[in-house]
Amino acid sequence: MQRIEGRLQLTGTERVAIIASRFNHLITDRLVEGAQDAFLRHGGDGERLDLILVPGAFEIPFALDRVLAGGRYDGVCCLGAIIRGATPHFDYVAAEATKGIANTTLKYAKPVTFGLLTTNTIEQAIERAGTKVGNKGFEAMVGLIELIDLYRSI
Ligand code: INI
Repeated sequence: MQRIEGRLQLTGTERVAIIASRFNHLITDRLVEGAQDAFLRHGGDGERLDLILVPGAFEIPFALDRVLAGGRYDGVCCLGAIIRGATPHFDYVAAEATKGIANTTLKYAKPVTFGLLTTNTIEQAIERAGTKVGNKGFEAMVGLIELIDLYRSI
């Protein structure tokens, strides 16, 4: 059996985009920091990392489509924070962002990772943005690095 998997190592030549939403930016700024940290610590060249900001998680799929259609990047890391409020708004935004990112990713042969928090409370979001439960932005970028390398061999 041939085992094929991606290495957690960039060559320094890859162009990567982060698409992050500004809504709940106290949280998403921390996710961006985590993703940037992961990119640099795995051999990425900071000059080849772009940050694209959109108003909210709902807009991430539309920006993702444009970015992938442009063909400039080897991979895209999507970051956002959807936090439940008193109304059903959360469910609509979370569903559309998730579905939109998945559907858009399927249209292009490029790796994309999903670093969107969907939490019931602000505390749960803080825990996942660089405190108790780690940094999901860092994790999403590590996943992207693995996929970029994997896609070279499959
Ligand atoms: N956008 C988020 O990124 N997170 C949220 O928690 C959120 N909530 O709950 O309202 C949210 N809403 C804004 C939405 O993404 C759009 O930007 C807005 O509806 C304009 O299209």
